[in-house]
Amino acid sequence: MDRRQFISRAAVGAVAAASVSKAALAALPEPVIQTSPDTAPPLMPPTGRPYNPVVTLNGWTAPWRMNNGVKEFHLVAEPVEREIAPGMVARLWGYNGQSPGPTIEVVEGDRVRLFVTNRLPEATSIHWHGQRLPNGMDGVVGLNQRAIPVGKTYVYEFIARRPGTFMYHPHADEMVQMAMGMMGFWVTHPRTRNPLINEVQRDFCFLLNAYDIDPGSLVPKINTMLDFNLWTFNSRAFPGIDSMNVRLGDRVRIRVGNLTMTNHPIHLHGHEFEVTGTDGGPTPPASRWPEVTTDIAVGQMRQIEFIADEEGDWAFHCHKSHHTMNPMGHDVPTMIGIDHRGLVGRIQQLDPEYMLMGERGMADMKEMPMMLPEQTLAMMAGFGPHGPIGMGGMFTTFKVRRNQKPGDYADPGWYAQPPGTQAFEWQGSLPEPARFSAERLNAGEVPGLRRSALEMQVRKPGSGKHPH
Ligand SMILES: [Cu+2]
Repeated sequence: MDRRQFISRAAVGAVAAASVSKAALAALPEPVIQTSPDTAPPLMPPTGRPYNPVVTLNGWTAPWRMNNGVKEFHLVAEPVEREIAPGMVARLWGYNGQSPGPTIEVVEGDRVRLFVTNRLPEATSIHWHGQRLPNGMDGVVGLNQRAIPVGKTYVYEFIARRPGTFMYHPHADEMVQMAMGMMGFWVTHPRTRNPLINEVQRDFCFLLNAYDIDPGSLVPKINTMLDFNLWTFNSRAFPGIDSMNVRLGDRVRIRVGNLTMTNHPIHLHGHEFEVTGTDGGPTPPASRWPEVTTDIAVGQMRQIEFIADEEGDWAFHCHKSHHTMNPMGHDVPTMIGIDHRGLVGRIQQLDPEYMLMGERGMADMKEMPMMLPEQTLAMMAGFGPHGPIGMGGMFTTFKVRRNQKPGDYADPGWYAQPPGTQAFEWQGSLPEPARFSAERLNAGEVPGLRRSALEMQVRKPGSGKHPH
């Protein structure tokens, strides 16, 4: 189903919901299944209390029906196929056709009824992370309820008491089910003006997740504890992550939840932001300070806010540099500074496919037309208007445009930098700096000097010919 079909079907569903019979309302709402990993446009609430909807990055919002004043959703836990980025599809578990599942959007004070049908091969449950609710609705299997058996449907019902940023995920066989991609976002909008909650023109949300999928394979390795190879926003890796597109001067909110097994320092270029809320609720203004990076620990959620007042294409990414990479071996020896000359030909006599790489750093990987196994992403993919970006994983762009229409989320393309505002090559003369040079050392132009002595010289540039 493409976006247009999705919207028209959601609209049809809303019309139908207004006129269905008592008998139909006694049945389950029909689950809506999403097959596209694209970012769906915001779902304007067709029924229920009004609110300003969020946009889920590479995701969508679950349609609902009103049943005697209760907002009813139907989630189906099931195996799904999720395109991580063009060129790689993973077999995950999720909800209603995708991983993560659809975002649930409700309004403070709404009575919410969620039907959860289990089409997984094992029992599951859903925990509604951060919600105030009756103990029996909290979803911890064994503690709060029996697990939902395969093929069965359970009903959760509670009032969304607190406005804010939440998520949902299983609390049954957690290690497996979250490693397989089962999670979703939840936003409770404020019912009336709240002094701690700003009105914003753009409101984005997504979850941080991670997978360990061997090159060429389809299913995540569920027993991996820390060394994942796919770092994703909403189960998408750059260049598969859509850009966040806003109008110059918009107040922007970005809500992020972390369901990986490590922390992620999320970093925005070109602007400062404040953390205006967590899964515990809006933060008091006196506790806010400007940041350009906020660390989001495991199981935490943060909402950041700022005015998008600098035009351009700005990077937005996790600051752990290994998290802006796609699959790579982490046990490859470091080759920087190793002199391979004369060696490659000899090794190639034994192994014709041997390649020299890494002796000048890894940036060559960006352009290397290497044969990759099917179902594998390039380690550093993604092209920009000025060449390869050399990033994968948890990286995307935040695009600020003067002429972006209010409410228009379409990608405006690459930013045209005004003449004279880009870094440029120095064309004047360049005096030879009097300092240590690896090239000179390797070329034997520094006779009689031991490496250790040279290192001393580098650390103490003032000590000249008398290193010690
Ligand atoms: Cu990270």
